[in-house]
Amino acid sequence: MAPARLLSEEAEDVTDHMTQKRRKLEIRHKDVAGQVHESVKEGLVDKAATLQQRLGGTREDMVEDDETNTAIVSHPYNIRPSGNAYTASRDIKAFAGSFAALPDELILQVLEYLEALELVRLGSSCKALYAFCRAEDLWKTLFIEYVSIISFQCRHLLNLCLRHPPRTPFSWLGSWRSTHLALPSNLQTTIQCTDLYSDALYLPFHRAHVSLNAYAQNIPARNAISRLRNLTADDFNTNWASKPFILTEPVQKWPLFNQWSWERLHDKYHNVSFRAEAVDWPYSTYGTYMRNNSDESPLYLFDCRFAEKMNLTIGDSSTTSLSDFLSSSYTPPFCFQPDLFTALGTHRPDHRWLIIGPARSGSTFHADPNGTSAWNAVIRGSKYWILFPPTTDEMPGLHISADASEITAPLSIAEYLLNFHAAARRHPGCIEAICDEGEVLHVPSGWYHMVLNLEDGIALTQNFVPKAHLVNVLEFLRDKKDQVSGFGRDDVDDKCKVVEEGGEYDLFVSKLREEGFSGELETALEEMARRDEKKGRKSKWEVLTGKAGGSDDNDAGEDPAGGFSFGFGFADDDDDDDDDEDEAV
Ligand SMILES: O=C(O)CCC(=O)C(=O)O
Repeated sequence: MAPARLLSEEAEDVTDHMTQKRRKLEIRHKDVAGQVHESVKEGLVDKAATLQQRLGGTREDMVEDDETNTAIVSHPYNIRPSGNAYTASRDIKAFAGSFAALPDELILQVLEYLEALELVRLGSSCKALYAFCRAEDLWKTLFIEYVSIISFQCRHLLNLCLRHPPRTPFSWLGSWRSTHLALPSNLQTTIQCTDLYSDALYLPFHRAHVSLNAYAQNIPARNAISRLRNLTADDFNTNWASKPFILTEPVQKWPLFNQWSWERLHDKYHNVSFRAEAVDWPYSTYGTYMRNNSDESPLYLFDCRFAEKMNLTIGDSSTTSLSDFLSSSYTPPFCFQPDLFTALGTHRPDHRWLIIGPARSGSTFHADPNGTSAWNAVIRGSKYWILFPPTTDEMPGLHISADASEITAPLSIAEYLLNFHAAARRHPGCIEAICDEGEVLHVPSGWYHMVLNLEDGIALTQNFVPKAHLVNVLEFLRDKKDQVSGFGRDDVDDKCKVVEEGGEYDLFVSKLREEGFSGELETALEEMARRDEKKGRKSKWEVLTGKAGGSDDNDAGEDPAGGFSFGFGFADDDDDDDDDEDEAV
């Protein structure tokens, strides 16, 4: 009893104090007000957590919280959330000279202009700047820009200007700063910056350490994804192509599923370089990074050339021979046949990826490119998925463009879960699942999804075009040309050729015909015409001839008596002009 009473009394005192202080503050800007409120809340939680620890509760008890996962993890430099400044008698930011006058976020932005050596020097001037100059994002940007984006030749030139270039080849040393500076652990310092209160420094650390797995628990029955053992291609195409689901059987039969262990991958591929976001790292370096990093959004290995690099053979699921199946490393699940993007042959955009990442890594909200569907097979680990149907608008914490084709998710996965998970879970259409080792999840065309690795994980994924969604892909290629991606890959000449020849839409249509998919194509074109009609869209022919399509029959200048009248079909606007002309005549 005593600890609980103490805790609540202390919290009440602090709350009163906070309320008085907040009343005194003149906060003009709504956002700032919101941030201060959050900080005050953080400060209270911090205080409560310290008390709880003093009273014997373990940190794990608190971190394994539910939806309100606000438990506090102690920062190694003892930086605390900004809210704590309201009750503090001292704030060491005051000793940071001119920097003391700037908001924390602005200090970090200014520091982005500094080089490694300048950051090291400025960070030696006082404890507050020590903490600011160690923000890991600054060092990650420095390192990645230097090592990855700049070519070897440029690097040589740059070394002449930079006084402290990072060493290459490098070893991952536990943080971006240590790695950039090649600092062995005996030269790394951890100075206590007690009395520094900063959300900008504290929150990224908090989000990198607070437990996220709790968000994957207690999935409400109404949100649960269907789990099936397997499906036939007919069943998939007739009944399931527009629904997310998990298959529990096919992946377990892949030879690769039984062969791939972390040790084996390391033994066979430690020297092989894989793409992880903006960098290409040897597998062994990525493995060291995976096991020892504190990033809020860990670097995610996402490589589309893995099959060539690892010498894998991928079975052809359009032929169902057992010997082919057994001699291949894996064969895409048979139910996802036919995959109509195969018609594109060498013009097909990158479509299969090896995905490796530590717990807490994953994919922020997006829909897959070009209107494609996808399957995602978990070889090791497990993944938490949240999905929304393409018809959803106004999803919590996300912005979708007016034509529903682009989604803006400026938040990290941790930020999203901490702030929006409860609202997302309640939102109509939301569905969720944990896809376990040996299972494969289907993401239908256009579905928005976010994925969190609950453990260190290995997965394989592939984008494909089933019959049922051919119309979506054709529409995407025709109507969202500026968003079409992956065609021509890195080959600029190839890309130019495709565009010269009428663009991706015409290319796909002609390839479908050439490869014997005319039946599927005609069905999809008919559906597209129906959709166009519903939207009141006119085909090129209708525009040129003035023959109307859709609901606005008389808009296009069609002669009401049925005769031909040539015009450019500037539908609605023309009405007025026509009237004017009539009057003039
Ligand atoms: O992180 C993952 O495994 C999901 C990948 C994904 O969403 C995608 O490839 O579109």
